[in-house]
Amino acid sequence: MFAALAMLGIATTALAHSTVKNTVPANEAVLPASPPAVVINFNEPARLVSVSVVHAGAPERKLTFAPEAEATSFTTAVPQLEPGRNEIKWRALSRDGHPISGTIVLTVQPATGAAKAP
Ligand SMILES: [Cu+2]
Repeated sequence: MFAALAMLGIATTALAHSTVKNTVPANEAVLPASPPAVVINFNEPARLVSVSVVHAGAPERKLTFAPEAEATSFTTAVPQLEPGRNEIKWRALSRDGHPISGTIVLTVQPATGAAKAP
């Protein structure tokens, strides 16, 4: 029985941590303005535990969000991000019970007067 399972690559995959399929905006995105929210899509249902924002020189800001059940997609509203490099740090519980975490780096371009013209 165990030998049979060991021979199946699928068994290994099923026991692995949940992983992030993609995020919106994507990691390393350069944005013209602060996004209203960040979406994290997992490959299988996971439980989002915490999300925080780190901007150079500023203390880490923990975001509050309604605790949700296991899901494959989480949308978290983010506060106005400062121009420059911002790190959205998230922690989640993988379906296999293990903690997983990641960072989405978002660079917000400085606002320019010209860009605001109608
Ligand atoms: Cu795991």
